[in-house]
Amino acid sequence: TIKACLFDLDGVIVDTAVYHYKAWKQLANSLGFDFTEHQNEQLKGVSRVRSLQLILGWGGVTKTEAEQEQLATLKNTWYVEMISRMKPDEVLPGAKQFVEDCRNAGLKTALGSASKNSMMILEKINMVNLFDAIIDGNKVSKAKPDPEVFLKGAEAVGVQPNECVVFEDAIAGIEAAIAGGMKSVGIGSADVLGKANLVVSGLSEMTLERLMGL
Ligand code: B16
Ligand code: MG
Repeated sequence: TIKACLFDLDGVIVDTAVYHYKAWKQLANSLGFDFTEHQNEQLKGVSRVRSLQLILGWGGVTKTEAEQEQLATLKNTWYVEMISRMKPDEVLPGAKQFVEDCRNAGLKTALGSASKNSMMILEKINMVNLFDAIIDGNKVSKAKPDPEVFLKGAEAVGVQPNECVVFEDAIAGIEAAIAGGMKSVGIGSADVLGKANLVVSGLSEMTLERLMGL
Protein backbone atom coordinates (compact mmCIF):
# COMPACT_ATOMS: atom_id res chain seq x y z
CA THR A 1 0.00 0.00 0.00
CA ILE A 2 1.02 3.56 -0.68
CA LYS A 3 1.84 5.59 2.42
CA ALA A 4 3.83 8.56 1.13
CA CYS A 5 4.14 10.87 -1.87
CA LEU A 6 7.51 12.43 -2.67
CA PHE A 7 7.42 15.51 -4.88
CA ASP A 8 10.10 17.09 -7.03
CA LEU A 9 9.85 20.91 -6.96
CA ASP A 10 10.83 22.51 -10.26
CA GLY A 11 8.53 21.25 -13.01
CA VAL A 12 6.13 19.49 -10.62
CA ILE A 13 5.02 22.02 -7.99
CA VAL A 14 6.26 25.24 -9.66
CA ASP A 15 7.77 26.25 -12.98
CA THR A 16 11.00 27.81 -11.79
CA ALA A 17 12.72 26.47 -14.94
CA VAL A 18 11.88 29.76 -16.68
CA TYR A 19 13.82 31.70 -14.02
CA HIS A 20 16.76 29.28 -14.10
CA TYR A 21 16.80 29.71 -17.88
CA LYS A 22 16.75 33.52 -17.72
CA ALA A 23 19.55 33.63 -15.16
CA TRP A 24 21.76 31.09 -16.98
CA LYS A 25 21.15 32.90 -20.28
CA GLN A 26 22.23 36.18 -18.73
CA LEU A 27 25.39 34.47 -17.48
CA ALA A 28 26.17 32.89 -20.86
CA ASN A 29 25.55 36.23 -22.61
CA SER A 30 27.94 37.94 -20.22
CA LEU A 31 30.56 35.40 -21.31
CA GLY A 32 29.85 36.17 -24.97
CA PHE A 33 27.66 33.29 -26.11
CA ASP A 34 24.08 32.06 -26.01
CA PHE A 35 22.20 28.75 -25.78
CA THR A 36 18.76 27.62 -26.85
CA GLU A 37 15.62 26.74 -24.98
CA HIS A 38 16.08 23.23 -26.34
CA GLN A 39 19.53 22.97 -24.74
CA ASN A 40 17.99 24.32 -21.54
CA GLU A 41 15.88 21.15 -21.30
CA GLN A 42 19.06 19.26 -20.42
CA LEU A 43 19.48 21.38 -17.29
CA LYS A 44 16.23 20.29 -15.67
CA GLY A 45 16.78 18.41 -12.43
CA VAL A 46 20.55 18.87 -12.79
CA SER A 47 22.57 20.48 -9.96
CA ARG A 48 23.79 24.08 -10.14
CA VAL A 49 27.48 23.28 -10.70
CA ARG A 50 26.75 20.55 -13.23
CA SER A 51 24.42 22.93 -15.11
CA LEU A 52 27.20 25.50 -15.30
CA GLN A 53 29.65 22.93 -16.62
CA LEU A 54 27.22 21.90 -19.37
CA ILE A 55 26.64 25.53 -20.35
CA LEU A 56 30.36 26.35 -20.43
CA GLY A 57 30.81 23.31 -22.65
CA TRP A 58 28.18 24.61 -25.10
CA GLY A 59 30.02 27.94 -25.30
CA GLY A 60 33.39 26.24 -25.65
CA VAL A 61 34.57 28.15 -22.58
CA THR A 62 37.02 26.76 -20.03
CA LYS A 63 37.06 28.05 -16.44
CA THR A 64 39.00 27.01 -13.33
CA GLU A 65 37.15 25.49 -10.42
CA ALA A 66 37.39 28.76 -8.47
CA GLU A 67 36.01 30.73 -11.42
CA GLN A 68 33.19 28.21 -11.82
CA GLU A 69 32.26 28.73 -8.19
CA GLN A 70 32.09 32.51 -8.72
CA LEU A 71 29.99 32.15 -11.86
CA ALA A 72 27.56 29.75 -10.20
CA THR A 73 27.21 32.17 -7.29
CA LEU A 74 26.59 35.08 -9.65
CA LYS A 75 23.87 33.14 -11.48
CA ASN A 76 22.31 32.22 -8.17
CA THR A 77 22.23 35.89 -7.08
CA TRP A 78 20.20 36.73 -10.18
CA TYR A 79 18.00 33.66 -9.78
CA VAL A 80 17.26 34.40 -6.11
CA GLU A 81 16.33 37.96 -7.04
CA MET A 82 13.78 36.57 -9.52
CA ILE A 83 12.27 33.98 -7.19
CA SER A 84 12.06 36.50 -4.35
CA ARG A 85 9.29 38.10 -6.40
CA MET A 86 7.35 34.84 -6.92
CA LYS A 87 3.66 34.84 -6.00
CA PRO A 88 1.43 32.02 -4.70
CA ASP A 89 -0.43 31.96 -8.02
CA GLU A 90 2.72 30.59 -9.66
CA VAL A 91 2.02 27.14 -8.22
CA LEU A 92 1.36 24.81 -11.16
CA PRO A 93 -2.33 23.94 -11.74
CA GLY A 94 -3.66 21.33 -9.34
CA ALA A 95 -0.39 20.97 -7.43
CA LYS A 96 -1.43 22.48 -4.12
CA GLN A 97 -4.80 20.74 -4.23
CA PHE A 98 -3.28 17.31 -4.86
CA VAL A 99 -0.72 17.65 -2.06
CA GLU A 100 -3.56 18.68 0.27
CA ASP A 101 -5.69 15.74 -0.91
CA CYS A 102 -2.82 13.36 -0.10
CA ARG A 103 -2.47 14.78 3.39
CA ASN A 104 -6.21 14.70 4.04
CA ALA A 105 -6.14 11.03 3.04
CA GLY A 106 -3.54 10.41 5.75
CA LEU A 107 -0.55 10.04 3.43
CA LYS A 108 2.85 11.50 4.28
CA THR A 109 4.24 14.11 1.91
CA ALA A 110 7.87 15.08 1.30
CA LEU A 111 9.80 17.30 -1.08
CA GLY A 112 12.72 15.78 -3.00
CA SER A 113 14.49 18.52 -4.95
CA ALA A 114 18.00 19.20 -6.27
CA SER A 115 17.55 22.90 -5.51
CA LYS A 116 19.31 24.67 -2.67
CA ASN A 117 16.64 27.38 -2.85
CA SER A 118 13.64 25.16 -2.19
CA MET A 119 12.76 26.67 1.20
CA MET A 120 12.52 30.18 -0.21
CA ILE A 121 10.32 28.99 -3.07
CA LEU A 122 7.99 27.05 -0.74
CA GLU A 123 7.69 30.14 1.45
CA LYS A 124 6.79 32.32 -1.54
CA ILE A 125 4.02 29.95 -2.59
CA ASN A 126 2.81 29.27 0.98
CA MET A 127 3.45 25.53 0.86
CA VAL A 128 6.08 24.98 3.58
CA ASN A 129 3.52 23.44 5.93
CA LEU A 130 2.26 20.98 3.33
CA PHE A 131 5.36 18.77 3.56
CA ASP A 132 6.28 16.47 6.45
CA ALA A 133 9.89 16.53 5.28
CA ILE A 134 11.91 18.75 2.95
CA ILE A 135 14.93 17.08 1.38
CA ASP A 136 16.76 19.35 -1.05
CA GLY A 137 20.17 20.20 -2.49
CA ASN A 138 21.41 21.26 0.93
CA LYS A 139 20.83 17.78 2.37
CA VAL A 140 22.10 15.44 -0.34
CA SER A 141 25.53 14.68 -1.74
CA LYS A 142 24.55 12.54 -4.71
CA ALA A 143 22.46 13.95 -7.56
CA LYS A 144 19.55 12.17 -9.25
CA PRO A 145 19.55 9.51 -10.83
CA ASP A 146 21.07 8.47 -7.51
CA PRO A 147 18.10 7.69 -5.24
CA GLU A 148 19.60 9.46 -2.18
CA VAL A 149 17.17 12.41 -2.16
CA PHE A 150 14.10 10.15 -2.22
CA LEU A 151 15.48 7.52 0.16
CA LYS A 152 16.16 10.29 2.68
CA GLY A 153 12.61 11.56 2.15
CA ALA A 154 11.14 8.11 2.80
CA GLU A 155 13.25 7.71 5.89
CA ALA A 156 12.33 11.17 7.20
CA VAL A 157 8.62 10.36 7.04
CA GLY A 158 9.10 6.82 8.38
CA VAL A 159 7.89 4.93 5.33
CA GLN A 160 9.48 2.06 3.34
CA PRO A 161 10.65 2.87 -0.22
CA ASN A 162 8.15 0.44 -1.76
CA GLU A 163 5.33 2.37 -0.04
CA CYS A 164 6.35 5.64 -1.78
CA VAL A 165 5.30 7.27 -5.03
CA VAL A 166 7.66 9.84 -6.59
CA PHE A 167 6.36 12.68 -8.80
CA GLU A 168 9.03 13.89 -11.24
CA ASP A 169 9.36 15.87 -14.47
CA ALA A 170 12.95 14.82 -15.22
CA ILE A 171 14.03 11.44 -16.53
CA ALA A 172 16.91 11.39 -14.01
CA GLY A 173 14.29 11.74 -11.26
CA ILE A 174 12.24 8.81 -12.56
CA GLU A 175 15.43 6.76 -12.72
CA ALA A 176 16.20 7.78 -9.13
CA ALA A 177 12.77 6.56 -8.03
CA ILE A 178 13.27 3.22 -9.78
CA ALA A 179 16.78 2.86 -8.31
CA GLY A 180 15.28 3.49 -4.88
CA GLY A 181 12.62 0.80 -5.33
CA MET A 182 9.77 3.31 -5.50
CA LYS A 183 6.82 3.80 -7.81
CA SER A 184 6.82 6.91 -9.95
CA VAL A 185 4.53 9.28 -11.81
CA GLY A 186 6.06 11.27 -14.66
CA ILE A 187 4.91 14.86 -15.12
CA GLY A 188 5.29 15.69 -18.79
CA SER A 189 5.34 13.61 -21.95
CA ALA A 190 5.32 9.82 -22.19
CA ASP A 191 8.03 9.93 -24.88
CA VAL A 192 10.52 11.15 -22.32
CA LEU A 193 9.16 9.68 -19.09
CA GLY A 194 7.98 6.29 -20.35
CA LYS A 195 9.83 4.44 -17.58
CA ALA A 196 7.39 5.83 -14.98
CA ASN A 197 4.41 3.75 -13.80
CA LEU A 198 2.09 6.50 -15.01
CA VAL A 199 2.61 9.70 -16.99
CA VAL A 200 0.33 12.74 -16.65
CA SER A 201 0.72 16.25 -18.04
CA GLY A 202 0.37 17.85 -14.60
CA LEU A 203 -0.83 17.24 -11.04
CA SER A 204 -4.25 18.60 -12.04
CA GLU A 205 -4.72 15.20 -13.71
CA MET A 206 -3.93 13.27 -10.53
CA THR A 207 -6.56 11.86 -8.19
CA LEU A 208 -6.28 9.73 -5.09
CA GLU A 209 -7.97 6.97 -7.02
CA ARG A 210 -5.30 6.98 -9.71
CA LEU A 211 -2.65 7.10 -6.99
CA MET A 212 -4.03 4.08 -5.15
CA GLY A 213 -4.30 2.18 -8.43
CA LEU A 214 -0.54 2.32 -8.99
P1 B16 B 1 19.51 25.59 -7.35
P2 B16 B 1 14.32 20.18 -9.03
C1 B16 B 1 16.40 21.61 -9.92
O1 B16 B 1 15.19 21.53 -9.23
C2 B16 B 1 16.21 22.33 -11.24
O2 B16 B 1 15.38 21.59 -12.10
C3 B16 B 1 17.55 22.54 -11.90
O3 B16 B 1 17.38 23.25 -13.12
C4 B16 B 1 18.47 23.32 -10.95
O4 B16 B 1 19.75 23.51 -11.52
C5 B16 B 1 18.59 22.55 -9.63
O5 B16 B 1 17.29 22.36 -9.09
C6 B16 B 1 19.45 23.26 -8.62
O6 B16 B 1 18.81 24.45 -8.22
O7 B16 B 1 20.51 26.30 -8.23
O8 B16 B 1 18.35 26.45 -6.93
O9 B16 B 1 20.17 24.92 -6.17
O10 B16 B 1 13.69 19.86 -10.36
O11 B16 B 1 15.23 19.09 -8.53
O12 B16 B 1 13.30 20.61 -8.00
MG1 MG C 1 12.19 18.89 -11.69
